[in-house]
Amino acid sequence: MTRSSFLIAVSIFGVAFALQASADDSHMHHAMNGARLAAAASAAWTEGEVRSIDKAAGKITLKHGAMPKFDMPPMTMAYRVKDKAMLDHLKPGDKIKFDVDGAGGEFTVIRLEKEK
Ligand SMILES: [Cu+2]
Repeated sequence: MTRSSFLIAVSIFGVAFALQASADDSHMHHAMNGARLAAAASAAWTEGEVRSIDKAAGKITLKHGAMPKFDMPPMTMAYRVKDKAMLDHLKPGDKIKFDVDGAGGEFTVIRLEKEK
């Protein structure tokens, strides 16, 4: 194991620990696939339904379908949003499609569209 791969492994473990400490077990698969985060830069829409919105924190909880680019099965989880204004005009129950970026080890919704 090279020094850099060791550091990557350590940081992935750190993400796993942070997710485990702050969320439920359903998030563990994200951490286990942490090595793929940096590589997954291309746009890919995922279907989701808004469960709750925290504008102050810039977070949205989504029940979403499978997200192949992160090997993420269907689940409900909270995401950070890139821009809090993305949460305007959204309410629980809304159907959306959204795209997530995993740069920096944090899942962030970088774009979303309301389904008609
Ligand atoms: Cu998820």
